[in-house]
Amino acid sequence: MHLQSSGLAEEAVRKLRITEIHRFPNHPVQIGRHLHWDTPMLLQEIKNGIRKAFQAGYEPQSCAIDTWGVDFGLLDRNGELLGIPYHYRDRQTEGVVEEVSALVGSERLFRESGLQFMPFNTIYQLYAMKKAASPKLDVADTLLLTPDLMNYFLTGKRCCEFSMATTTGLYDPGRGGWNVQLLEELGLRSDMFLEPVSPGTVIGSLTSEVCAELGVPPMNVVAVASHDTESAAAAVPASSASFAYLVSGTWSLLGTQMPAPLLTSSVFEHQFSNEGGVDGNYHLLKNIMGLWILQECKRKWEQDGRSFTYAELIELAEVAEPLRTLIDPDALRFMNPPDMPEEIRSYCRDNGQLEPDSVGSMVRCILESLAFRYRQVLEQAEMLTGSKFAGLHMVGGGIQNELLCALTANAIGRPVWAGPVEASAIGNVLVQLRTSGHINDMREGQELVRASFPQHIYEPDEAERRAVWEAGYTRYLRLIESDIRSGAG
Ligand code: LFR
Repeated sequence: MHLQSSGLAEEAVRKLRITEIHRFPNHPVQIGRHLHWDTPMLLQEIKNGIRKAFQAGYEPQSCAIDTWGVDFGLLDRNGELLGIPYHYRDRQTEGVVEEVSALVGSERLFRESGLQFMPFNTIYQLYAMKKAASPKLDVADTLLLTPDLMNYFLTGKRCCEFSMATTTGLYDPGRGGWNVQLLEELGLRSDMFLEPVSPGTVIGSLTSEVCAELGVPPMNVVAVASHDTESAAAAVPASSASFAYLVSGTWSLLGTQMPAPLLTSSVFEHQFSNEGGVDGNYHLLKNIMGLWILQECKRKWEQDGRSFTYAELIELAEVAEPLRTLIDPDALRFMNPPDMPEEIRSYCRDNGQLEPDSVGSMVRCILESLAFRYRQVLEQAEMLTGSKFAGLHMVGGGIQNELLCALTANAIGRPVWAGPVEASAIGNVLVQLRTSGHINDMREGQELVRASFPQHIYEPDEAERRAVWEAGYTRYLRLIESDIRSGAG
């Protein structure tokens, strides 16, 4: 989650500087049968961030929140939070995609939502709650997606921001509005949903209670592209109008910007998503499992008393045997297994491959498999949009993993332009700067990012090494195909 204040320094070339004031971890909590977010802690940490910004001597004109997609809180008619919001990896949605598809038809579901069928999309969470006869659904007055919920706690104003709305599966991008008909067919109430507002809208000011609690003056809270992926996409420092990007973090989101959603059957078949961004643009992108797989291995090793830093893990991977074992990172079994290293080993056994036999070979297997998956999705994106991309922009925290960037350049056989790391925070700030009139449009913002943050270029290996990567990719594709045929994953 990002909370940023902004400062524009007038120099010969205008540059944007960002300063990290506060960072906090965001761990889910298992309570009984369900996995939840620690929503009160997140709110408290946001407030701590605001207080620290003023204490550090800044006089922020505004603040804005962006978070992961799909999750939400429900308010009762007194404006109080009903229960603790579910985490999108909670198991309540298991099997729900199939059920909802059978009920309303999968092609129609795609055409009316533009989204790939990810079990955690809001639509499936709500349907799971309905199946469980959750009383919360009966008494809920308003549904607020996570950034909207936090904005509400800060300002007392209820608002629904457009980019988040498009992650729900209940917003119809073709018609442009909530899909009331679909909600009714699923037995869900449509009166909980607010009319979406565009990124850049001022929601309101901090409440007097929040100001008093923090000892700070009133400040505007702005709805930006509050879906973190869309904030990050808005900060990609591309110089051409058509470009491909990869937002790398817990998830890897690979896509390209489009003037309108692409709702063809080919997009449906390849399971890409159309997600709304700034200025009514859409992004055709795919969710790829991402560094979550590595994060979970690291957590398990830590639990077992073997702690490694990411730098150590990458060093071990660098000297491990290349292209020994590959996995399909998007196999559903990797969504939230209790023991990720064991899940990877069992995947390899199921596919007749050698198991990774060391920490280094495990990390290498994850990174190489991700890199090949990026190539596959990049080529699919080109086919779907009729574009040819000269290389891939990589942004987000994951680009600190230089081995991943280098492997990606080799897998795709094209350059990777990496940077900036804090893309979501920067995209968030750009929309605030536009709202306050410091920049005129997002194009200017993109140029500002290019002038302000260095990009690291990773070139693919020379011609003689290409054959190795091509053979590795062919092996990866064969693995994926046999996986699909056997129904594994
Ligand atoms: C990335 C992200 C993805 C979304 C996933 C779950 O942080 O926002 O875009 O699909 O989290 O919400």
